[in-house]
Amino acid sequence: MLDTKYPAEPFRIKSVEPVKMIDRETREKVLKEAGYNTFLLNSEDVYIDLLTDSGTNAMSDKQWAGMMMGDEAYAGSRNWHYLEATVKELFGFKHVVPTHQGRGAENILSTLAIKAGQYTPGNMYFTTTRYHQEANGGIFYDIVIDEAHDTTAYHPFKGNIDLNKLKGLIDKVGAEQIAYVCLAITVNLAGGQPVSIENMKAVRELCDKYGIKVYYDATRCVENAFYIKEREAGYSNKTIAEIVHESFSYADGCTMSGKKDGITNIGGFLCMNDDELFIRAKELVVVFEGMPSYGGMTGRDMEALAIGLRESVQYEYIEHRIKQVRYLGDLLLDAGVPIMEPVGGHAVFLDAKRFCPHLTQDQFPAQSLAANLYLESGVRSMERGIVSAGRDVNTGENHKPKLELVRLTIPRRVYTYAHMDVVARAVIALHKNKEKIRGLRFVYEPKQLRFFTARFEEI
Ligand code: PM9
Repeated sequence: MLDTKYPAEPFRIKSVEPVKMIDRETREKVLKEAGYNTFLLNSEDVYIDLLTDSGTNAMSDKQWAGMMMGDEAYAGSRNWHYLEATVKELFGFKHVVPTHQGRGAENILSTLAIKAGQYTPGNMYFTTTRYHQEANGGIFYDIVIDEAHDTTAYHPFKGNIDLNKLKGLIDKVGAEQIAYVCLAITVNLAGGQPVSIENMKAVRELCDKYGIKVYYDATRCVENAFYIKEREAGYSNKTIAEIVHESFSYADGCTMSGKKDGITNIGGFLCMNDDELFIRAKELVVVFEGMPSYGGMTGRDMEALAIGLRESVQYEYIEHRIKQVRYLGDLLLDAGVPIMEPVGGHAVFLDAKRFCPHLTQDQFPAQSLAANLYLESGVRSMERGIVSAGRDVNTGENHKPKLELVRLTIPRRVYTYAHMDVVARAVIALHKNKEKIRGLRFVYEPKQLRFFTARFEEI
């Protein structure tokens, strides 16, 4: 009988990349050299790499075959036409502008759609998204439901927008002071939590009433669609492609990082229905990215992305993807390790506040937990707490997010259930010795997106 709780990998492996574990002494040395920042470790020093699911995916035989069909003409590449047609078919928007990755699309949208001093309400922030909004004078305002900030609260769609919070902001500042609503499907920093169709519809209705645009962060829209099929009444018989398409019917456009649900290593795009915005976006894309027929991607990248997007909406693929992540979460929950519940789409998030109750948030518990997990096991993860949240652009004070998390992010089609077992054992062992985890302090703090390159020392 087929196992549907934890289905087997729906693929055979025909190309492999060896991984190896370096000894503890060497891990200690390289971790110190990396300033206790897992972003600064060399890949070769990592055993199982759960830093991110961004650009770390394994491509299929068809995608690799597609790479050989790259048309590297400077303009008008046939791969662009195929990508554009694929995105229009799957997402349903009128216009597509290619970019090298998601933040390229965020840069163009924020530059064109935000006037200084306007608000950009969103269902929790994402680091690069908020950076571009603020760099263009936007003011981020959190409108995600309260449950999203609580790792123990159950909600089937924990990424939903709280309509009262959105309405409250409109009443307070006026609709003209809102550049657009940014709706992320799924919400990365809340643990990959999904948004329901019911919520998307309600946001659309409210925004229509006030003439406010709604742009989606589509980065993990296929994972979001799986949750809708699994959890939302009336959607169990719809295909993933139908749900993705319907999701975007409630948006004016979207930014997309192709490096996640596009199952590629690079790429992205910006979509919109507005003709005027499209013309202006094409004018800007040549400044930042490249011709409107490649936007920073090679022809072969565009072909791989088009094929990857089509593969991503196949049910067997996305079912395994979501349930493999859930498998790791279940192992940790069974052992009493505190994690964000329910487990979301792309990662299992450790709750560092509950994991390390002996540390204050100023001592960067999630940063230190990620460093110690690497030290003990060679598993690389990522801080998603006070360090990632950065400082308030006006006061210079640290943002203090309620969520202080470590993300164990699962790349697509790369690791097996056996790897998840190894990771779970490592986390459980560390949890038993959690008192050993010491706080950290900055020795170097970059001004922008500090988490990428900051350096720390132990207190
Ligand atoms: N996400 C991630 O690891 C890579 C950069 S931060 C370490 O989760 C969302 C929801 C993302 C995202 C990237 C981007 C930016 C936008 N929205 O990385 O520029 O998760 O393609 O996309 C990362 P790019």
